[in-house]
Amino acid sequence: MKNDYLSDDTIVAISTAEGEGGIAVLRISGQKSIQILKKIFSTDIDSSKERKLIYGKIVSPDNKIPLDTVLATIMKAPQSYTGEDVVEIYSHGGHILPKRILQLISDSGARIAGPGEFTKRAFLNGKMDLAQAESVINIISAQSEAGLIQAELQLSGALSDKINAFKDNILDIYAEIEAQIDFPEEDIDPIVKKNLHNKSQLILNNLNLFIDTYNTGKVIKNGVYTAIVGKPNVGKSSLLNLLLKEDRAIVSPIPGTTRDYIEERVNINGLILRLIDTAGIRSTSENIEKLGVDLALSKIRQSNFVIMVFDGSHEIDENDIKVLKQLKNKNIIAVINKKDLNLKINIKEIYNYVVEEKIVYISAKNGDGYSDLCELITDSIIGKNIINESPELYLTEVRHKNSLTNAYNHLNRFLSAITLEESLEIMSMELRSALDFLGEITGEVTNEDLLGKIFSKFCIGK
Ligand SMILES: Nc1nc2c(ncn2[C@@H]2O[C@H](COP(=O)(O)OP(=O)(O)OP(=O)(O)O)[C@@H](O)[C@H]2O)c(=O)[nH]1
Ligand SMILES: [Mg+2]
Repeated sequence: MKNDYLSDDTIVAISTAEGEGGIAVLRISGQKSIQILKKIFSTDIDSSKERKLIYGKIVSPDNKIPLDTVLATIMKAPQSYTGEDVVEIYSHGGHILPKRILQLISDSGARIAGPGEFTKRAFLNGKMDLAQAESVINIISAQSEAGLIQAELQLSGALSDKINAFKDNILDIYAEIEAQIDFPEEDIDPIVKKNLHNKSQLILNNLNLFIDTYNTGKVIKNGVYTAIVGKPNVGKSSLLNLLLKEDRAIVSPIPGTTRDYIEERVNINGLILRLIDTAGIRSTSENIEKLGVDLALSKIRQSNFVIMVFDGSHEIDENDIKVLKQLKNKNIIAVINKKDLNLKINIKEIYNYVVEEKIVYISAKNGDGYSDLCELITDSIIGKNIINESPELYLTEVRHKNSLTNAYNHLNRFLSAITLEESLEIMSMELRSALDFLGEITGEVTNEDLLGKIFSKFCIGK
């Protein structure tokens, strides 16, 4: 599919975000790009050099009225983002002007681009593979430093290199099996067989390790759904406010203040938490509070991570234990709050529910213990510092994880086939399927439906 893509239509879009801004960038790609610029530009571009900024006015071809003073640049195929002739126009920003220039370009023969069309063309023209093209949207939509690092790694080709290395290793085995097919009357030499067996087992182990990185990768990309829970008045809303660094939730000394839940995003040491402050959990006959308690319990079920808050200035009571009992099999930490007061809590009483290393003392009131808390949160979710100088590669896309899992399953079937001495054709077929699934990730094996799905998630102009 790659390298043979010749589109005769020329597309245009505003590539910058809409609204008031100093500059807007309009991008045109396709065979007619330069011809269109000539129609609407006051400066003679024949004599201008490629890849230089050209100063001039955008002028309506009909009435010769100038719309704006701009800079434009020409990038001829194949040395451009899309691999086609590309023109970029840098106009003034704002709500009206860029759209008027867009209309003028469209009237002059370009089609308004759909989401991700520029990047799709870059892929189809072989400027990048599919995994790299997918990373572009992740760069734009990254919500955290950690997410951005992963997207940049993927764009640089780190994921593609890893997939290609898996492919090379499987291809070695495939070549051996194909060679055996040419001499069907002979059995596979036992030494060769053992060697193939060991090789595929090693690849399977490595595939498995890599597939497992998705658990962390999805958290890095999408954030962690985190419930703040506890009995009333322990300081849950105060803790939310501390982490958000703003007075978002109402705090009061009256137990049962929070009724509805409050959800906010926060960036903790490069990791995105979707924090939910919930109503204090206790038995109550009051109807509205009861609804809040039910909501809190359902938020516990939905969350991937739980911050359980205790009031350190009081002893643990049956209400605390009642909440703890709701948290079985959850990834939790215990926050002993109000450490600025006289501590009366005996934390040994909760060791059955939370290990000592997952307990942190803070004062949500004066911020004491804030960094310890942040460190405990990221450690408990990721297990290590994810922002460092040589970041590891994680799988962040479910599509990639599924293709890798399919490749794993076929290679595993190959391993059984070789153990059970099944036919060489079956072995060859399983290896071919494993290779095809890996090829799906980088886009060697693809189809229009898949491409449509991937690029529809993009913004227009990219
Ligand atoms: N001294 C001290 N008081 C605190 C601290 N954190 C919270 N408080 C006080 O404890 C009371 C309850 O705080 P909230 O944050 O509303 O507690 P909550 O757990 O959200 O309570 P509900 O919404 O009723 O379940 C308020 O009077 C806070 O000012 C702390 O670290 N130290
Ligand atoms: Mg509250």
